[in-house]
Amino acid sequence: MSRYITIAAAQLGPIEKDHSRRSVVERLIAMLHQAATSNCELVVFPELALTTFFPRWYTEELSAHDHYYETSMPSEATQPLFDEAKRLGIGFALGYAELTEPDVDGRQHRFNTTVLVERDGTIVGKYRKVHIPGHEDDEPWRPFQHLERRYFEESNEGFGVHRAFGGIVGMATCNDRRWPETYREMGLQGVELIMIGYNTPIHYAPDPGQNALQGFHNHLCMQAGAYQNGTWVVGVAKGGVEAGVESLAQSCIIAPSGQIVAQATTTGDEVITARCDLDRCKDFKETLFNFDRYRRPDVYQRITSQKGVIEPPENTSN
Ligand code: CDT
Repeated sequence: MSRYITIAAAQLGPIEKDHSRRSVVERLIAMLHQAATSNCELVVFPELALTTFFPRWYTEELSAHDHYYETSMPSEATQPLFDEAKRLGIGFALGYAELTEPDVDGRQHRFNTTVLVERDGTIVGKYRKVHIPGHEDDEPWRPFQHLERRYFEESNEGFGVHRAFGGIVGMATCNDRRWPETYREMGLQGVELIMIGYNTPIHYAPDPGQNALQGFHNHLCMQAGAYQNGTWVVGVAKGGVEAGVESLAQSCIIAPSGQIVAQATTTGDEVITARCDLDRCKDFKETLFNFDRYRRPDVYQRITSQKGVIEPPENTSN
């Protein structure tokens, strides 16, 4: 049996501070049209795909950056994307900054969110980023800031999956891709396709020795997550030099074997596609990674009961 779906990873090049939402949405729609020429049914856009990566700038008052957030989805600016995708019969995943309605205590919340939309225009679900990297306060020693922990809350909603696009699909966002728990949480729900948008600066200020390995680590974690859970993974970058900061591109589509089947070759707006057979997941889920047969959750208790490292006591005998 085969269950094919043709998927596009729509990589974005830089979005500068003064680029309007309207101009960005026009770029997204142009890539939607390009995907349509390859008969794609699903287009995956990057994390924070509507604006520049604003967490690189410190503001004392969070509200000074509220114009980077969407208070509804679709918003007025993104409605043309929703309309065109529905007309073309193409679904999409879109990363954006979400500012919620006030809760019962009158507090608004800020999340790094991805919305998933079906081919008929219905919203399948939202994913709010779980692992928030970077720092909370201005750190002037850095050449640029990575203030995600100032501008976004950690979501406690976890990694849900959805029956959509003829299979079981889930989402993760950027730093989530580096954590094996992300994939395994969805793997345990039978996920067949994980969509991941990212903004990854090449320069890692706490340890610049890792800069040269950014591309390697990007593929390493997504390929391992795909293979170890028998799932397709689509990783999509906002890459190139934005506000003087160079970010990784190398968007890719990864098979359940862990092999990359399509990869971007530029650092700008680029659509790559692959015809993905969701039934290939079974080759791995029903053999080496037959969870029900081989996993040992009885000896994995530390995974959920412990957060940081607890080393064994020092050996005092010598
Ligand atoms: N957007 C995002 O999560 N980027 C992080 C950069 C970490 S360095 C502070 C990433 O893991 O790619």
